[in-house]
Amino acid sequence: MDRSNNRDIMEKMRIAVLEGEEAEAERLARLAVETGMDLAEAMDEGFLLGIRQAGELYEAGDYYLPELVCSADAMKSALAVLDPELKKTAGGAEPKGRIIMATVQGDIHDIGKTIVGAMLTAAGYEVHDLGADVANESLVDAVRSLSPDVLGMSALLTSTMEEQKNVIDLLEKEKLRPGLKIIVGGAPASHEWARRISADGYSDNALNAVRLVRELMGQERRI
Ligand code: B12
Repeated sequence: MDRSNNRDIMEKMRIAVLEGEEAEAERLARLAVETGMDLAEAMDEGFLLGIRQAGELYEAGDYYLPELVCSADAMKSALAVLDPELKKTAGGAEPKGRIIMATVQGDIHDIGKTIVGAMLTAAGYEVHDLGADVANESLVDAVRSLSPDVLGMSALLTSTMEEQKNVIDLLEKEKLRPGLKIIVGGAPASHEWARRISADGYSDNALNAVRLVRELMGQERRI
């Protein structure tokens, strides 16, 4: 399949998510798999553009919550197809490290976190995605039992970003912080916020999140 054909498909992906067409988004995700498209690119330059634009329309007051929910559902139906495929491409080789991903307590936004997890899986990491609205104590328990190299926490609300700090404080209290790299993300987070709460890094998108993890683990190679 040639580049211009792929461009057409990615444009359809953007529109399917923007217009909240769940079945169409799923169909296009399957098409991407069947035709051997670069799935990271399909995500980044297709579906992701759609959810970003839906978010912008919502913030401008042109989309209401039900429309946003439809866009989010369409995005998730595409992710449900792409995520296992990305896992397959990473399969076989020794994992480059173990990562826990979660959206913090009180926060149900899980699209960004899932995309970051999927990209890290595709880059060869063993990702344990604990889901959204994960209680602080459950996160600490997971760190204790899985001993990950990296913990990634997503928060999309100004009211829940504080939980990123609370989890770090809890990990310190439980003496689980040494040796663990902690990365944070989500709309209200920033480099400054990461520094303030003693996280090891911040990224505002999934591709840079992979670079960040590589850097923190001393594996600088580009994807
Ligand atoms: C889609 C969406 C929803 C969907 C969520 C569906 C789902 N399953 O996730 C629905 C409709 C359910 C929803 C609900 C709500 N939402 Co909402 N939502 C959004 C919206 C428009 C887009 C979020 C999104 O998915 N973006 C696309 C993804 C791909 O981007 P992302 O999440 O930023 O992730 C990228 C990066 O941030 C980064 N990243 C993300 N996580 C991580 C983690 C790590 C470790 C790293 C390194 C990087 C990283 O990489 C990702 C990929 O590139 C945002 C607007 C915005 N500006 O973010 C509002 C927004 C976050 N929501 C908002 C609000 C207020 C709510 C509600 C409270 C609304 C309500 N009145 O009920 C509820 C929340 C309930 C709750 N307790 O959580 C506000 C938050 C305001 C604030 N400052 O606190 C926002 C900013 C909209 C606004 N301007 O008002 N929402």
